[in-house]
Amino acid sequence: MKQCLADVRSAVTEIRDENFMTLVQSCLEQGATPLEIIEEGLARGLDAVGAKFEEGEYFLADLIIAGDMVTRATDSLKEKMAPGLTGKKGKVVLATVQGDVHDIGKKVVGIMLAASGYEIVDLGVDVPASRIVDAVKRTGAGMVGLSVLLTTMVYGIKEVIAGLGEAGIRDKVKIAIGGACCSEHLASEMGADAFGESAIAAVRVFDGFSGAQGPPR
Ligand code: B12
Repeated sequence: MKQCLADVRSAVTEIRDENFMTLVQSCLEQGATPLEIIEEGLARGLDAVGAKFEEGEYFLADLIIAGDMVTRATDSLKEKMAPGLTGKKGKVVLATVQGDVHDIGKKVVGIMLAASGYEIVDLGVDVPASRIVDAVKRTGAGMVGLSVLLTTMVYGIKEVIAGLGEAGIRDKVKIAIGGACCSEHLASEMGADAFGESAIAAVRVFDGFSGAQGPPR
C-alpha cells in the first residue's frame, strides 16, 4: 500500500484533524485515486475508530469528529472523480433506513455508482419506508440501495420491501443492502435481492440489476 494511504488511515484512526485535508490532497498528488483514498485510507481508518469505540477506548464525541473528518474528505474527493455516463445505466434510489443516521458509506456508494453511470436519488439518512416507496413511484427507479449500520434497525429493510409489495411494485424493483451489520444471509432473510460489502461491490451488484424496469410513472 502507498505510504500516504497508510498516513491518511492513521490520521483518521488517531483522530488527528490538524492538516488532515493537506494530507489527503498530497496523497492525490502522489498518484493515489480518490477511490483508493476513500476505501483504503478513510474507510479503514473509520473501521479502527469503530473498534476502539467498541472496546471503550473512544467515546461518541470521537466517532462524531472522525465521521466529520471523513465526510469533509469524501465531499472534496467527490469533486475530483470523473463524471460518469450520467444516468445511462438507470436510476437508483439510495437511503439509510429509519432510525439510522450513518451517512458516509451510503454517500461513497452513491459517488461510485454515479461515476459508473447511474442516476442517483439520495434520500439521506433516517428515511421512513413510506418515503422510499414514494420516491420509487415518483422517479420510476428500478433499483433501491439501502444502507444499514445498526443491528437494531435492520427491520427497516423489511418495511421497505413490504411497502413496495403493498404498492404492487415489488417485482419491478431490485433491492440491494449494505453497511456494517449487513451480510448475504441478512439480505436473504429480509427478502432483499443482493448484498454488497463495499462501494466497488455495489457497482458489481447494480450492474447485475441494470435493466430492472421500475414502476410505471
Ligand atoms: C462514523 C460512525 C458514526 C458517526 C456517523 C457519522 C456520519 N456522518 O455518517 C456517528 C457519530 C453519527 C455515529 C453514531 C452512532 N453509532 Co456509529 N459508527 C461510525 C463508524 C465508526 C464508521 C461508519 C462509517 O462511516 N464507515 C465508513 C464507511 C465508508 O463504511 P460503511 O458504512 O461500512 O460503508 C461501506 C460498505 O459497508 C458498503 N455499503 C454501505 N452502505 C451500502 C449500501 C448498499 C446498497 C451497498 C451495496 C453497499 C453499502 O459500501 C461502503 C463503502 O465501501 C462505525 C464503525 C464501523 N465499523 O462501521 C460505527 C458504528 C456503525 N456505530 C455504532 C453505534 C453503536 C453508534 C451509536 C448507536 C452510538 C451511540 N451510543 O449513540 C450512534 C447511532 C446513531 C444512529 N441513530 O444512527 C456501532 C453499531 C453497532 C451495531 N452493530 O449496531 C458501530 C459498528 C461501532 C461499533 N463497533 O460499535 N456513528
